[in-house]
Amino acid sequence: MVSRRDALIRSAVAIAGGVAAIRNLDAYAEDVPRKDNPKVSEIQPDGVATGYTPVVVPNGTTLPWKLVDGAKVFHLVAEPLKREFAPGLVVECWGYNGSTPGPVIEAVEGDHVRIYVTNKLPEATSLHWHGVLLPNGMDGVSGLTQKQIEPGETYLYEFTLRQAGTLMYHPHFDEMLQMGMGMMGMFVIHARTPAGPRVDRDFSIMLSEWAIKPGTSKPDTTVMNDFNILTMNSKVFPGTAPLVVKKGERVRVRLGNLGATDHHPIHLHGYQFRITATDGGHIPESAQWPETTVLVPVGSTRDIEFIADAQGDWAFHCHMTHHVMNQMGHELPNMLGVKAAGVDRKVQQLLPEYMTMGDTGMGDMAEMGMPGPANSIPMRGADGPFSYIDMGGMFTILKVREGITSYEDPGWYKHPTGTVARPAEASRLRTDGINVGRKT
Ligand SMILES: [Cu+2]
Repeated sequence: MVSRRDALIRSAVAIAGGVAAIRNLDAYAEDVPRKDNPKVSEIQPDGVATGYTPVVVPNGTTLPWKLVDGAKVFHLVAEPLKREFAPGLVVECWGYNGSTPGPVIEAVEGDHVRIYVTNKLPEATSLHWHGVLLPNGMDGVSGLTQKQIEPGETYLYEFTLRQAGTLMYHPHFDEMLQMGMGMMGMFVIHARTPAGPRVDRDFSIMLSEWAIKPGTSKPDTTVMNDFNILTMNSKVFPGTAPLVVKKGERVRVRLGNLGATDHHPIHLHGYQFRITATDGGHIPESAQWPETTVLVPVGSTRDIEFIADAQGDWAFHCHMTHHVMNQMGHELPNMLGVKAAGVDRKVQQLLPEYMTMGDTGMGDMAEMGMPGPANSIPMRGADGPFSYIDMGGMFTILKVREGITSYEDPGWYKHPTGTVARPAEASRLRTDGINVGRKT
């Protein structure tokens, strides 16, 4: 049940949004938080009440907030945690409020925010608001604009949001280690007056890279290039939740990249989309151009938008081929085309289970379920509706369906008859004059 008081506050927020909403609240004297008698209101983002479409965070959450004395109050706790990237791989990370990436901070242009940051790490930290326009002393660069937040301390960041956009947060203390351990999050500020049509689905995905050697559970934050786990919201496929959309809906996907060195060209199958914003703000419609792949550089965000008019299970993934592989994708000898049977027979006299890997390509290795070290996911993919999907890593699926009533995973797409690629029939080959030559 929504109380009358909550309903009043919600309608006030719906009418105006942001700071203006706080002024409107003054009309309801008994409900107004006052300095001498501070009241706390638990109001969460709500698409109907607030006039914007709340972000959807696959495999994640948004950060709860309270309305206190006219400010939105948030609390982030920096702490160690464990995250299951996919069944079989549990990683000892650092993050916020039990999660990496941290919960998405969601607010509205014009909001006054107070963000408390408690440090429960074994070392100092700080928190920088990437792309947010704010007073210099709130910028979170330890040493330069503030003292570091020592273990056990809680710092307060306070500023008014003067922009809309897809922004981020991360430490500016021991960056290589802390970000390599997973300390990062998205900061979404909805526009008070949207620049384009309102979207129906608004997804937020943080792209990250990790170095986790097979058989270990802690990221190695000293590497420069050897990242072997590439994640979306700190999950690898099949751990990544699908993006479920009703046919015809307008979709936005907000992508952020706080990895160490790699840029990610994120590719969507079956669609043309437009790149509508960066962390520098909305791109005027006249400057947008159609794409099928959006490059998300390190330290940047990109928003893409499209109308989901084509049903199906559409792959949505990084186009760097190593980024849809996991763990064992690196440091292997190139065995493609090597006739290994003779070598295998000899080695098997000493090691009965030995088998050369990759001599006919690597796609089958995941499917064979080759045993790996504990806590590892060699080249993991997952069973698909036709056969094994041998991509893992930075891979998820856009599922567009007609007639669904919820955003639960609808299962695999059922293709209309005659619309699936199939082995070519001999009669068809003859009719079309295709000569495939002798059998190999
Ligand atoms: Cu990538």
